[in-house]
Amino acid sequence: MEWWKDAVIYQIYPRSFKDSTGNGFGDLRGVIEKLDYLESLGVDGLWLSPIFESPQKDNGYDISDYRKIDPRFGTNEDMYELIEKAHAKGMKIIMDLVANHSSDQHRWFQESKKSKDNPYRDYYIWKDAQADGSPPNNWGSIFSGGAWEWDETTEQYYLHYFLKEQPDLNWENPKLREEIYDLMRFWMAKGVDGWRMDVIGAISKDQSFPAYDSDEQYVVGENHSNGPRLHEFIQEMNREVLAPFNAMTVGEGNGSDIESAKLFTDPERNELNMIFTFTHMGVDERPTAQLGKWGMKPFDLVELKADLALWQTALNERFWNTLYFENHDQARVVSRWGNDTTYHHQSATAFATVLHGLKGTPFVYQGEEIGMVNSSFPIEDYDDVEIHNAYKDLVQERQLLSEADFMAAVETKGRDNARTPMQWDATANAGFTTGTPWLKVNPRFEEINVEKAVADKGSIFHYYQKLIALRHNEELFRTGEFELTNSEDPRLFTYTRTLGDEQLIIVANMSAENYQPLPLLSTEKATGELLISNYADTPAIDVISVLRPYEAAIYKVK
Ligand code: TEU
Repeated sequence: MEWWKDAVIYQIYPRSFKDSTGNGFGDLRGVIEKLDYLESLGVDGLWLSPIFESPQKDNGYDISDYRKIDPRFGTNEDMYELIEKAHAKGMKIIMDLVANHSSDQHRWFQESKKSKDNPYRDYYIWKDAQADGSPPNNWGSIFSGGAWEWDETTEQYYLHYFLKEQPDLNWENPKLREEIYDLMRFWMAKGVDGWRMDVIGAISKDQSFPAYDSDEQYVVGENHSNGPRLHEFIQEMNREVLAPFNAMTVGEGNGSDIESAKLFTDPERNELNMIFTFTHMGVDERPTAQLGKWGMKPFDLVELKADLALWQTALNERFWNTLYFENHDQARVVSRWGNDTTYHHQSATAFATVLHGLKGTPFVYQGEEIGMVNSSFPIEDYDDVEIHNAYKDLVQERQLLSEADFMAAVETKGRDNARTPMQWDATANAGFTTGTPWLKVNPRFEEINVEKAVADKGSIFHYYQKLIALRHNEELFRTGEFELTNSEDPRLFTYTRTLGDEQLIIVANMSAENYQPLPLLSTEKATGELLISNYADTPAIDVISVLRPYEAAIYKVK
């Protein structure tokens, strides 16, 4: 029933995964081609970022037809074939539901903007200007600037939390909600097993549209998520679609704290199975009202350990965590927080160890399993609209960041770091395409690619393969009680997972220097079994006295 609690799920960003036609753009036939590879990794489910018809203003997160696969990715028949072939290999298919907003090219919006009395008018959120003609309030767009766009035809503003080409859908309208449920039923009837739900925390808006009390012209804050009817809508979706189809669900819980996460994932509330939360990904941010995610501070391991421990403890018993460091919006963790030069292999596998040892469902993002790294491009070579809008706003218009500081932030955590083409081999364009890739390939593809990794038994790939197998075969990974140890140590990441008289001990030196002397790792007299480690000669738990740079291991003791 709850297959997702024993699963490791792999996220595919189809546009960058594998191009089967030579047009420089990944597609579904490319995913089908690589199912054997994904099966060999051992993953249980595939989450595909959106592949529906879209003008691609936000790389598919702006959908113009929810029932049609975008021709760039292939056809509906290709999708049905992918579902069938994935199922034949025991893998589930999870699609990306983008229901907070649609594309402005969706027929619903094309109708809605025609007139105030159009039947589709209330599929979106339209408001009059204030007396002086200014927008209804000072809500900001997450992609810079304001969240209201003026429409000359009907002389009203419409709301868009993201691009003006991504008008927010009006979930207050039961007809709109039924449209969403119906498109979900369409794909579930085709065999889709579940949904990742894009910014699902944002779908309910306070209908008084309260302005933020701020000196800033535009603000993104608490009004952008956890609105008054959010859980009512999710429970209705559960009754209408999720329960009847027994769908697996993982919501993107933007703005979620522990209390809202519990509301989303308490099984007794019949809402969602899991949500992605963001607090742990903010341990290198000094977010300010003006800079948002582009306000940086050095990575803080103590803060990361404390945040992960908080969620492990809070979402225990009835609740369930997602576990991730990477996705299509986050940079490559080995570059962002590890050491992608001298200790590339060691730090990539150290971060994998400390993540996959936790309680919850791990998500592996395409390329993470081979240690793909961040890129450093000139601004014009980036594709991401979030980067370009922020550059225009923060560097060019408001001069709040120097070009150098902004580019440093982009190279550390810009979304395109995750979106460079998947590196399959050392041939042209890393084997991703025979054409010109839509985004430049990372220059280290000859060193870092699937073909090399699969051939090298000591590679990051084989380490992930072993970690995933451990999660499938060792009950303690699923059920062991979490306890953080050495919590204040700025270099050592250690914790235990306990069930009865058995215990996993996870240890990692998250620094580039030897760590010694080691604190006592286990009070047990019996020597533990070394389940996995990222050095070939990691000693047994009762004799280990030093952890080498980024040395990580999982022991089982009883
Ligand atoms: O992202 C939601 C979101 O909150 C973004 O601000 C994201 O966290 C940010 O870009 C990180 O830098 C979702 C999708 O994951 C993202 O790819 C889309 O661009 C966005 O929604 C709009 O659909």
